[in-house]
Amino acid sequence: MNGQTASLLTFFVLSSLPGAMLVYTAYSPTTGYSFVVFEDSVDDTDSWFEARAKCRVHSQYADLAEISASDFTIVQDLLSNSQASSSSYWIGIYDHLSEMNFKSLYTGADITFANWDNDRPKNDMNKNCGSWDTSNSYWKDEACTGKKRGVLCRMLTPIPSSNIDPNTGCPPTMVPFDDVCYDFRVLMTGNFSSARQACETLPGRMIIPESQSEADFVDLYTILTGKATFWLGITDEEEDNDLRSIYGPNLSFEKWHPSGSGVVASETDCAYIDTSSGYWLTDHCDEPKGVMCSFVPPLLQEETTVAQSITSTSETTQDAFTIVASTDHDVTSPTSSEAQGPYCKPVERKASTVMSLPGHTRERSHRHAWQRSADESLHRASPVCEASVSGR
Ligand SMILES: [Ca+2]
Ligand SMILES: [Ca+2]
Repeated sequence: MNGQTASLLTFFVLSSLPGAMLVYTAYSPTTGYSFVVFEDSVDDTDSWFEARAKCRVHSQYADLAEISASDFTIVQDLLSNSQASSSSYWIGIYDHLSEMNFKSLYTGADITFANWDNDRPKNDMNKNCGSWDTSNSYWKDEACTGKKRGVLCRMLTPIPSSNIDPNTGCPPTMVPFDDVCYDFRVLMTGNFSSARQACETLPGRMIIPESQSEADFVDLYTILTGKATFWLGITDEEEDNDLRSIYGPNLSFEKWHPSGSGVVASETDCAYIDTSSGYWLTDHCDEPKGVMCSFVPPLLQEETTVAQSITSTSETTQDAFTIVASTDHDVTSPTSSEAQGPYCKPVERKASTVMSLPGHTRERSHRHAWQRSADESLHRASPVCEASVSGR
């Protein structure tokens, strides 16, 4: 054990968990992540999906570890110096969505660092989950269930606000889609009311896909949870056979099972997604099913529908601005013709869904963003970058 690494290792008893579980952590000052393993083989699991859930029990922002080049030695030392003695550990990389294309659980992007064993990864659709072999620190792609392995988690404690992705506004462990963050509460299986409570505590809401592309996104990512069914925020508890959103507005998109059977029945009042078919069905509200929530990114909550302007004066620190306007408003490009072009560059224009809290009202809007050029000579030529919003 080298002295520098030893000082980063901490060992403590997490007495709030059953059996006073021993937990070993190592902190990486470079990346700000803590890596966590559990005592010996007490928490070994034969399911990569259950391993994800075990990480979430430790911290709601923990998940199976993704290991960068700068954290590699820290993890290696944690595994060799702690009393965690499993020969193999589940890690947070997978190729379920695209064979041989291992991705990060945190960003959905391709991993940028790997330490594969010689003949790995294999081109094998039955081996889609990453593992770390403690005998040589090599990684292997393995079947996601069937053999017990230790659980290697990664987390941020505390979560610094700067870690929220500036492009998506999503906190760690949430996945962005159409300006909303999805949180797959992979540890949770619950009845309809406990699912609703879990989501609204975030604060977020139960999911109700509003388009085919959103439904496809949900289908894709549920693969990573190992669960077959997820509750939707839809019920006919108030009036039988009248399935409605629990958040008020009529459903703008529906994907009920075409057979009709199992959709509208007097005894089943709560809707869910069957991930094997992608269709929606209903079941008894007390049945246990997976919990998935959507969450409004903090950045979007702070945006306003009021036009702003930025100038090139030396006092100005703002170098970009965004306008979100509801679909019945027009947003004009920077009003000065000089301002368009290299000085005031449009960087984004897209339709988005904005959900305001509390009350969970949701509206379609369009989002526009401009960025001021870093070239100061352009600032002098075109002093103002501004846009305007007008009602229709
Ligand atoms: Ca594979
Ligand atoms: Ca019913």
